[in-house]
Amino acid sequence: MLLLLLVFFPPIVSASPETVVYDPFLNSSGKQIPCDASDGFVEVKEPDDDVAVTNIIIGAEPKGVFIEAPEAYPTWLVPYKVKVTVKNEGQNTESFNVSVLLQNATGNYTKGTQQVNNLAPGATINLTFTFAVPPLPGYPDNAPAAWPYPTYTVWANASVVPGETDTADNELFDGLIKVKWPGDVNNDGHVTLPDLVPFAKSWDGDIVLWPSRYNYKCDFDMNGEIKLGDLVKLAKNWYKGPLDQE
Ligand SMILES: [Ca+2]
Ligand SMILES: [Ca+2]
Ligand SMILES: [Ca+2]
Repeated sequence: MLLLLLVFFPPIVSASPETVVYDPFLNSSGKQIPCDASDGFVEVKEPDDDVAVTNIIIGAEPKGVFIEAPEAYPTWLVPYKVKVTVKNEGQNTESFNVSVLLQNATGNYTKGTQQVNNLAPGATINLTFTFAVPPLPGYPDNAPAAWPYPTYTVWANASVVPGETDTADNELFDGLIKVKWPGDVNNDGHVTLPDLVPFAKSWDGDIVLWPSRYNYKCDFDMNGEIKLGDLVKLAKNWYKGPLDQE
């Protein structure tokens, strides 16, 4: 839609072409409004078609409670969950695909694609993607050494809709996933006393019944509670972290 048309009339007598310099036009969100400039005209247009990824949250959902969890163990009983919010920032109803990907030094890994149908102008929609915790190479034998722990950048992508010009916001990189050795609460590559201390502090913690005591980093099976099953995993890996085995 054309918002504004500026027409520049040259002086009657002009020895040389005039140059007009203008700042970008911004909308109320501070985003640049596209302009077509040609000889004597500037057309200011509102983008009609524009979808965007606006938020990403990563975690797990034991006992029906979502926990933001950028650190994960290969012993989780539940899948990873990535919640993505997308918005139709244009003026037309849009249908498009949204993908969640993990990225590390070796490449991009698509973890799921969902279709959004007929999203109204100005509307947002929340999508949930689930996938298994990425592998921890070397676990449990530490051959090859499972250190440093693999980390992945999480990002989401909304496919470009016909007529869309503002494509920079169709991608959002937000959040890291680190896959760790079970028992290594403090990420130092060892399963030793500094891990037992926070574990003892969160013992009996429960995401529903005792959330203030619950620490997801001590929930090695991610069942929403710090109980015997976690203690068994801590004991099994005691002094067997990737750097304990060197
Ligand atoms: Ca866009
Ligand atoms: Ca440790
Ligand atoms: Ca547990």
